[in-house]
Parts: sequence; C-alpha cells; structure tokens
Amino acid sequence: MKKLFFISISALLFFGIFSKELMAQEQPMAQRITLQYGSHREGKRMDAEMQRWREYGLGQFIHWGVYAIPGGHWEGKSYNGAAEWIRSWSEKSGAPAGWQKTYDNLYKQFNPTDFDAKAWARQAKDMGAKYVIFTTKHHDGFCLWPSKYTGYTIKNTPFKKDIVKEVVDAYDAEGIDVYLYFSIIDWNHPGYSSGIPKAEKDSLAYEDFKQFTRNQLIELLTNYPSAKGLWFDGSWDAAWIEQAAWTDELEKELRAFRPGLIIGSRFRADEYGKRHFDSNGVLMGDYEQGWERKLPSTIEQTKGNDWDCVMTIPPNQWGYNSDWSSSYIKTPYDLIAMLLQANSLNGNFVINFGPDGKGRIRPEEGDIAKQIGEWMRVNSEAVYGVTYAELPKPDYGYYTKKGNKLYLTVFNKPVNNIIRVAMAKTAEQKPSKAYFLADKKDLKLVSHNIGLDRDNNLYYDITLPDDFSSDMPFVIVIDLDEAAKKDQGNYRDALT
Ligand code: H79
Repeated sequence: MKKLFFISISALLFFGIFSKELMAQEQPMAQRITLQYGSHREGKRMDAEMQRWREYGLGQFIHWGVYAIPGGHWEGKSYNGAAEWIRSWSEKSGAPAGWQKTYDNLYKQFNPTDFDAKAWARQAKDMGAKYVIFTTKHHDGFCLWPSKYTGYTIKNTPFKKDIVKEVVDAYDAEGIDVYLYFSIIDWNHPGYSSGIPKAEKDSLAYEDFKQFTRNQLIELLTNYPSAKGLWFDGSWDAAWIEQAAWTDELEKELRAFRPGLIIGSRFRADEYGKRHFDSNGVLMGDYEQGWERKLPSTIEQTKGNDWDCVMTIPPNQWGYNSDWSSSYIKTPYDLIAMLLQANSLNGNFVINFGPDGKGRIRPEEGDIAKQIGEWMRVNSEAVYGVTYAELPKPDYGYYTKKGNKLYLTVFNKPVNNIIRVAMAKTAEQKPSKAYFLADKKDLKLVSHNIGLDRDNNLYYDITLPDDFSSDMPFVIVIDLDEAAKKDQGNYRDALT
C-alpha cells in the first residue's frame, strides 16, 4: 500500500513537472501573488485575429530610417555595432568628430527616390511572407510617418511623403498583414531617459515623454487602421520598467481603441519589474516576443505559448549596412531550416530586410527572397497554418502538422534512401500514405515492428526513389489515418 502510494506520488510529480503549465514555470494558482499590473490573460488568445497570426508561418521585418544613409560607415570609418544603432557611436570608439550632431541632421538629406513600396510588397509576397513588421520609429526617434507631435519626421525631409502609409497601402494591397514596429526608446525626445529620472525636472520631462509616446501610438492606430498589431522594442529601460501602472493602463487603452490588436510580450513590465512573463510566470501580451535572433530547440522552451522569432540575414545588422564582406550571410537554406525549426515548435519566423538610403532592397536580399519564394511555392503547405506535431524531432529534419497530414521537411537525407518514421504503438493515428509534396508521387510505405525490446514504437519506412537527390530541403507528406491504427506489431515484446 505504502509502495503504491509512493509510486502514484512519483507519477504525479513526474507528470506535474513535465506538464505544459509547470514547464512555463507558472506558479500554481494557490501559490500566486496578487499582481495589479501582471498579465491580463490566462492561456492563449483564441479569437480570429490571433488565429490568423498563428497561421502566418513566415513574415518579413523591415528596418528603415535615417541610419540607412550612413549604412554603418561614415567618412571612411566603420561603426562596430548594428547599423541602426549608429547614432550612439561615440568619439571614444572612433566616431568622426561631432557625430551625433551630424546624425541628427542627416534627415535633411533623406530622399529615397528609388523607394517603391509596391515593389517591396510584391517581393515579400513572392517570398511567401504573410505579414510584415515595419519600423515606424527606431531608437533614434526619427518618424517615418508625419507625426504631429514632433518635427523629427519624414515630412521635414526632402522626400516629404508618408512612408508608413505607402508601406501599409502596398502590403495591404498584396494581402500581407502589417504590424507597426515602435521603439519606446527615443534619443531625439528631450524628456526621454533610459535610467529612472532622479531630479524633479527630469521626472517632469519624462511625464512629457510618456504623453508623447501615448499620443504617437494613438496617432499610428488612427492613421493606419488596417495595421493588425504593434511590435514594441526598447522596453528594457529602467525608466520604462518603473512605469508599470501607466504602461498597464496604456495597453488597455490601445486594446480598447483597436479591438483585436495584437501586442507581444515586449511592451511592459509588472510592478516587480518582470518583463515578458509576470511575477507569477504568466505571459504578458499575446505572444512571446523574446526570441530575437534565437530559436527554441524544444517545445518545453516555448512554454506552450505563441511566439515569433525575428532574424537578421547577417549576424546582427537590422538596418542597412553597406559592407557585408566580412560577415557570414545566412543562405536561403539556413533560413529555411530556421523557418521550419520555428514552425515545428508553433512559432512564426520573420526575416529582416534593411533597404538602403535610396530605398532599394539590396540585391543579396532580393536573391534570398527569390530563392525562399521558389522553395515556398512548392512547399509552403508545410509552413502555413501548421502546428507542433507532438512527436520527437526526427534527425532527418522537422515535423509540422495540419489536420490529418504530417509534414516531414527533410534536411538530412539518409544514405540508404529509407526514412524511418517512429510512432508510438498507442498513437491514435497511423501513417496510411506517404508522398512528395512537390509532385504528389506516392512513396513506398511499410510498417515494421523492428523487434527492439521494451520499445513503444512502431516504425514506418518510407523509401525514396533510387535516383532521388536534392540540394534543397524537400517535404514528404504523411497522411495519417485513424482506421489504420489496428496495424499493430507482429510480435509480442519479450516479457522479463
Ligand atoms: O531593432 C533591432 C535592434 O536594433 C533592436 N531590436 C531589434 C529588432 C535592439 N535594440 N537593442 N537590442 C536589440 C539589444 C540591445 C541590448 C542592449 Fe541592453 C541594450 C545592450 C545594452 C543595452 C538590454 C539592456 C540588454 C542588456 C541591457
């Protein structure tokens, strides 16, 4: 009896520890502390807008602003950081004399005569992107829309025209959902502070900055009503973190202003300064926004949440950098592998583009977009609207799943051309048919109990044609069929 008790307690502990809720390191209800400014929601958002977000699979990020003019370099000197951060280049670290003043006047030359929003949108569509995140304002504070709350905007450049509007209209026309990137850092606003303001005059100035930020956000949602969400950045500032009550109120205001609005976890902190996840471990916002240039490798790491991964093509350059020569540039193959890794774990993958000061998307990025698009035209069924397949990751590549179809995107083709799919003997559904997504040609599918002792799996061998080869990943569709579940192993396992 005692032993039975012990076993059931161990089982409870085991399943408890590995259940999704506790993997999130969420506190059990009973142990939670009361939070005034914690998460507004328990569990995933299930409305139509969020379901649409969940099905995107692939997105495009665009970083564009005044920083595209220097492109990481000025007067023969190179900034040793991300090109969109170049305003923060200090003379101590090699910046040309008077650099910040120079930068703050660059907008007077911003005249991207080659900018063609429709061409960008077409290119994004051809790549297979379902959404775009566009920088309306990066840390430098330069606004790509004619904000009425500051003079540091596109309106006061030689270009004059509202770039955000052109982008929104062009992407809307291609059926690509638009998300507005907005950094709460603003190096141009006199009241902005990254640290907590100490002197009274600084606190008062910060109050102005808060009002300004709120006004700009309402302005963006007013001017671009088709935008589906806001992608926030910069919210790690101590000054911002301290504003838990105010940011909580602002989030409520934005959501009331635009029902269905999607906001990630990088917007605000709770009253204990916890970001992304509140002090009870509950996700704040609609999806986890912490996967910047990194990817989870297990479903446990995603804590069962929605999430996006935003990725640069060079190592860490978001804005245009004119010199890619000494950097590793991710290949379409690399990016497709990351895309599938993200999709296989319920995430969206977003590839960044940094147009130059004239508004051109560089040819290298154009080629990458084109090649990804060619792959997507054949294989996007394995990317859009798919979910985690609830199977261990196979060495061959990644599983994604939609309805009764299991997709195996193969990156590592076995030398014997036989792909062995393992599934639990107790699985509800069994493979009934396998074929290439590319040409729908049936592949030989045979099930085996291969006779491993104490093995809970059955194995399904899918044979690729002898002459098959591919230098890009390819997708095998495996139809799952409930009727086939009677197909059990041929031999009983040995009893020991
Ligand atoms: O827009 C791109 C980057 O410019 C922006 N996010 C992407 C989408 C970005 N800004 N900063 N970072 C990414 C990372 C910066 C981290 C640091 Fe810090 C800020 C290092 C020091 C200050 C936050 C605070 C992390 C460590 C301390």
